Amino acid sequence: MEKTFLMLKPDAVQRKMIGRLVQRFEDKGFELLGAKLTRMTMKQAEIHYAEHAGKPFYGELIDFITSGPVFAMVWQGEQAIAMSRTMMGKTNPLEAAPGTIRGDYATDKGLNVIHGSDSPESAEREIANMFEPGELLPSGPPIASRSNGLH
Ligand code: IDP
Repeated sequence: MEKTFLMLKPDAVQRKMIGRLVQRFEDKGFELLGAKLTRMTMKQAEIHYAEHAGKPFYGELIDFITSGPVFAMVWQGEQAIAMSRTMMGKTNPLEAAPGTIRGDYATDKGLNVIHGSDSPESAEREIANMFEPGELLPSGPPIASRSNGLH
């Protein structure tokens, strides 16, 4: 069972896409461990995108991701990292296959709707950057099969 950090970017929130995007991951069979609508601080944005510091698009990226609320989520599931990236499609929406989120809903490389962790290490770092431990359900066996419900 793997955990991943998914984040609907300000374009997705502004376009009122939260419901239909969350639906895709629920339909796939992943389980939501926590979620919140929040605005990334400059510091959180810099930590989140540290690997891109110095690249030509970095300033634009930080400006965009802090420009409005994001919907931050933690999901668990079998191969949740790779599967969610497949569901998201390629970074450049013009290259993303139809049926993927970016393929279906975006055309601009910057305004590409969603972020998803690319490794377990990134997921841990990105989750810790945006959530307090107490805001998340514990990961583990499928929540529906736990004897005492959600906890
Ligand atoms: P990913 O989001 O698919 O993992 P990354 O290469 O990690 O892609 O890039 C992070 C984000 O930076 C992308 O989602 C995209 O919004 C933005 N980005 C990447 N390359 C460019 C670019 O060439 N121009 C503008 N924005 C870019």
